Amino acid sequence: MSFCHEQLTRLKPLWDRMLGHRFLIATRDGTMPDERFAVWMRQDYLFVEAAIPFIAALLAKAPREHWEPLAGVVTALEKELKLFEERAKAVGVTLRGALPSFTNHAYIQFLMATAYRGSYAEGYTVLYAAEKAYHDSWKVVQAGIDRNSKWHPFVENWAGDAFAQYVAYLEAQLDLLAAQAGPAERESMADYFELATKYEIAFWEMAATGDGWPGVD
Ligand code: MP5
Repeated sequence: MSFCHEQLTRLKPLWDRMLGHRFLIATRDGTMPDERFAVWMRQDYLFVEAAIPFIAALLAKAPREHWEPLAGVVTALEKELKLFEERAKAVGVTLRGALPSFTNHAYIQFLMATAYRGSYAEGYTVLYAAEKAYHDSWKVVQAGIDRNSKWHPFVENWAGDAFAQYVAYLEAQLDLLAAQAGPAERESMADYFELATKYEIAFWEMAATGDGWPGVD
């Protein structure tokens, strides 16, 4: 069994918990309050921004043949930031000025620490897990959301065919990296996969509750 398939099978209970999260279900069903969706927008905007230096740090450890694809990821992230800005303007959400919540801050630190301290394969594992999580999560939303919803452009971005192809590419590359890794590194990659999945669940939970920092607000 390929590495990704093995991890997605092993982590299915967690993955299912993520895909059943009330934030996704309410967004799909059109019952998500605008103010809560705006929490997710502000926080994810910061996350996507932080993903650019994460990719750059990964690129420094990447094999030559991954340079161009990773540079393409940076370009795609810049486009994504513009999508957030366009939607925010269209619906009257203020994106700027927000600070990362506790959960977002922790996830961003995890990304950077993994890219700097982990091996390339470990960093790539986190990249794949995060992208696959978003693709699958937004597929849940796509399955029922009104096509005229003001949030539909986000669905198109992450649930669409282009993103599906990108995730399939990452999956094939991660399987190759895992096949080249020794047993200890593969085990560590599995741990990173699980941690990234837990961060994804925590992120939806943070968006659903609107939590900032424990004990502070
Ligand atoms: C992604 C994201 C997808 N935007 N936010 C979280 C919390 N996880 C994953 O990554 P990208 O870089 O927007 O494609």
